[in-house]
Amino acid sequence: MSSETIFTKIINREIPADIVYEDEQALAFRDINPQAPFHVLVIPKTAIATINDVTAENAHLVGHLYVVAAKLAKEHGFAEDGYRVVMNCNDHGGQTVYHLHLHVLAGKEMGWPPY
Ligand code: DGP
Repeated sequence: MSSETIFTKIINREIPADIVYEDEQALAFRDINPQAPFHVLVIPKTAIATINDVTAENAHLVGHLYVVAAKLAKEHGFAEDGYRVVMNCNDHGGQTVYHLHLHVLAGKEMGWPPY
């Protein structure tokens, strides 16, 4: 299965996105359909389809996504009040784009459970 999605096009600047962070391994940009005042997606530049495809060899990328998520939350002033980091997987998890991504949501008090 090809792992190329719309997020690969964002990484390659083939389509526009409001990019808030970039380094060698990761990119973060604002979600096109925000569910909170601050809603960014943190993605690895390597295309991994779902968390089911995470292996010992690429697991460091997942850790890095969390480092970036926390850095962005801190920089935007949400560390103290709190925020939510979510990774959806496949249909029942609500995944629609099959390129691994963390949702970082902040700026409002969120409920639980998430449905
Ligand atoms: P998920 O449902 O967990 O796979 O989340 C995918 C998210 O990606 C969803 O919240 C909307 C966002 N999204 C989809 N296409 C685009 C796009 O072209 N640009 C941006 N910025 N976000 C997108």
